[in-house]
Amino acid sequence: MPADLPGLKRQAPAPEKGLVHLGLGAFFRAFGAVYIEDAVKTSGGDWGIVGVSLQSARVRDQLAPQDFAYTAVELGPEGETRRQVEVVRDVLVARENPEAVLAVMADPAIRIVSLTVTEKGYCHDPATGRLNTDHPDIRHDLENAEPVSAPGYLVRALARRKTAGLPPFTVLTCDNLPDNGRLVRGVVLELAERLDPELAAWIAREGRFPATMVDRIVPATKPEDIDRLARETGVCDAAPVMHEPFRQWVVEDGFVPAYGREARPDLAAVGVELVGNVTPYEHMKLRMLNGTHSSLAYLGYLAGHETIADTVADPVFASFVRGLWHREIIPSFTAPPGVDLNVYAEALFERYANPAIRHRTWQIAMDGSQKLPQRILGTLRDNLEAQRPSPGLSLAVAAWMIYVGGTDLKGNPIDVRDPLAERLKELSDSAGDASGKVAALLGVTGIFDPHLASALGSAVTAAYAALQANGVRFALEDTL
Ligand code: CS2
Repeated sequence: MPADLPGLKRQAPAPEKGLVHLGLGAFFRAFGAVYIEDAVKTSGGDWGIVGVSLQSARVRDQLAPQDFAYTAVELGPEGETRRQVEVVRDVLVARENPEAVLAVMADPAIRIVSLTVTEKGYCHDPATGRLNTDHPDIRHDLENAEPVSAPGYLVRALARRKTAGLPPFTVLTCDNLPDNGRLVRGVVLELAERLDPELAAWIAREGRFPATMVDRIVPATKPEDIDRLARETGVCDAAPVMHEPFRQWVVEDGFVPAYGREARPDLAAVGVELVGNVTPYEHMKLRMLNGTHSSLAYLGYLAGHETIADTVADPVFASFVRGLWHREIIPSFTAPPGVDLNVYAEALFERYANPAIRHRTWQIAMDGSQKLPQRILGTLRDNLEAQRPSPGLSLAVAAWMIYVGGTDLKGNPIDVRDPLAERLKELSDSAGDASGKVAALLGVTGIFDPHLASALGSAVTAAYAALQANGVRFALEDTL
């Protein structure tokens, strides 16, 4: 970063605190924080954000010198626009000071605790959606009053509120998980039940966990983005966020009633869709966007493509992804009211093709063990039931299996990031041929339910063998 330039400065004070956000990464700063700032500008309200980093101090260290203001850069195909976001008041690092995090979560001013802690942050079993009580962080949190996991923080902070006679906060999950509100409610109640059944009963009665569908493509900020922005503006922002123009937030309208009109920012005024049932939106987004994102990530990576834009610029991938939408994904679920899924698919294609968004296939390929069930396996299950062939999605699962084997089709090592990386590699290494490797990986019950695994065996084995024998391009053409 150019050291001779002045650092970014806050222009106006942040609103008083109203919301704690766990996992203040680039996504929430480019998405939820921007909506909330817009809502405060439009309708007022004390909705300043206290961010919490559960693990690393990096975001706090970058934002603190600039008083928690940062630039959101919107990258359109025809140029960019920038804005300075000033709704974050503070960032706490949980590892350094768990007590400070619990204290602010228990503060009467806080009415919402939102989360983007990624799929693995819920410490659940992806195949069943239930709390994984063998998870080391959950085992820790059952025995220690100072938690380390997101469910642990939620439960311990809710306990403090109950003791203080305060209403709970609304838990607003913003991660790409199926039925995410019910999921986070489930893990919180299960953990609370083990610590104190009365607390669990109180949370079950008074707590609210609205489901949400969140959508904006926000690739990780790269050092060259920081340098370029500094050169263009003459000011150094250590932590800008880069995002596409599109955004959509669908939220189940069920916040803690005790706060009345102060229960949430005026999200409806800034385009958030408050609905009774998020499920159809969530199916649409997880299956059509994230399902094809992951498919393109594994296959694109193996074909040597660095980004999603590069991948869909390759004609065989463009036909492949359209085939996935029209033949395998759209027929698998019911569209949200008034939405034309063919139009939605074409809009997705345009978003992927945006050359200004350099979203790496490697980034999206991360944590596949936590993503596959809701992105791809649900569609495969529904297609099997309807006896609808899914050659493209089977190929995507096979590509994931090759990917987690740790060696690409040219024999080069892959830097696999996944909580199960070691186990998946061992399973793959210990089996001999394609059918052995596929069978070993399909046997991971945390990802594949046994019924689905046995139904998928032959199609995925054939796809795996085809990728190995003929490469990605041939295998893609074969599905068309
Ligand atoms: C992506 C998502 O990294 C990934 O796995 O599929 O982050 C995706 O960009 C967002 O969900 C878009 O809303």
